[in-house]
Amino acid sequence: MDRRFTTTENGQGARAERTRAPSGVRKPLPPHLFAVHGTNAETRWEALRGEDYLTPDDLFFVRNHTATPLIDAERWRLTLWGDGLRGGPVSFTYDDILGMPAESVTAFIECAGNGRRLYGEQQEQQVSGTPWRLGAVGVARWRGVRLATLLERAGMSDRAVALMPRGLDADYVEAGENLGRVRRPLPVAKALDDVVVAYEMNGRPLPPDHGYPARLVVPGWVGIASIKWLGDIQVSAEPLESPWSTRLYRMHGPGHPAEGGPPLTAVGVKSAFELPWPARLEAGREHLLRGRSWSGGGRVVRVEISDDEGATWRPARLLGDRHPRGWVRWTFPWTPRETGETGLLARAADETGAVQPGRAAYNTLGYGFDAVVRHPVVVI
Ligand SMILES: Nc1nc2c(c(=O)[nH]1)N[C@H]1C(S)=C(S)[C@@H](COP(=O)(O)O)O[C@H]1N2
Ligand SMILES: [Mo]
Repeated sequence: MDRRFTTTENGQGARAERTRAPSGVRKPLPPHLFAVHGTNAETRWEALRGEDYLTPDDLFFVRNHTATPLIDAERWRLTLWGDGLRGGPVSFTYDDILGMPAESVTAFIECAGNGRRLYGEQQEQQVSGTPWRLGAVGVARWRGVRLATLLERAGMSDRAVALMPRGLDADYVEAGENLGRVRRPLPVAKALDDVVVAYEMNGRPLPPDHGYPARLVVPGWVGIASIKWLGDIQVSAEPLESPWSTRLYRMHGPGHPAEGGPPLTAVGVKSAFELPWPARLEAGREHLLRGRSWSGGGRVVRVEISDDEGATWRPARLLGDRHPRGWVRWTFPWTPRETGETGLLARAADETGAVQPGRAAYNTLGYGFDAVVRHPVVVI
């Protein structure tokens, strides 16, 4: 199905021209698939119902600090430079990179602020930032070259400790202050472990909104690590910092150090139902509930559902693929008896034993909402 031409709630085809202008996103953002927040677009979970394991490109959330740039791959270069190299700067063309040994990884990208809105809705706590519900996550099969391969070919020395990948999108200006281009330090150990410079998403060249011609994919880590429209990578013999590591993407507030907690890395354990918010379900008949759970810590091994506000839990059935840095899909047959408002809870555990808590740790910027979510349901 070509979703772009599906008729929308207001009865008009969701054409790109209608939805592109305010957000800086290139792909169509029809309202039945996305909730738009400024320059960002959140996937509606009910739109994933019936989809396979991977999030299709046209449903994948977009988080843009500014706007999607259109980059000419022919003229594009990826340059590695800095005192962590044995020699001078080294630039790679698109064809150079396509010609190197390729590697695929199935991994989620999730914004650190995914679930932020639930600090308010569920914990009565005020936080600032993009008011995502749970749709700032998607899983794709990324293909590209290992960052380790590029670092080796660029002549990284033993003295290198930190990298600074930087995007080619416009400078980010926050409250009148220019923070420069989007960039965030990446430890060399993670870079050498499993990071990919991806040029394909789900078997096709990266779409412009997701980083064409190449982006980083940093499996398991907060989305900000996965720099899109990659232009250069500083390789440094000294530790590096940027506003995305010192101010943003750290836990601030009561219970955290004055300068904030350490820069965020792996995301916690999360779950979501493939249902509208709120869901409307008929009483007296069985519904096959569907959902997905994921964790930056490793494979999800158990998912339980509660329909009595957490008093009792029953196991969901886990389906098929379980990539360690992806998610697992699950089902749960549910027959509501009484009409009225209620809630459904899903709670996952990963292979390290980490389980979703009852409450997420408050922080002023609303990162890391990993608590069990109460999905509102109206039984009719
Ligand atoms: N250059 C650049 N890279 C970026 C961003 C950006 O605005 N510019 N946003 C980051 C954030 S905060 C997230 S969550 C992910 C989102 O990736 P997606 O838009 O492909 O879903 O990209 C990251 N990489
Ligand atoms: Mo993000």
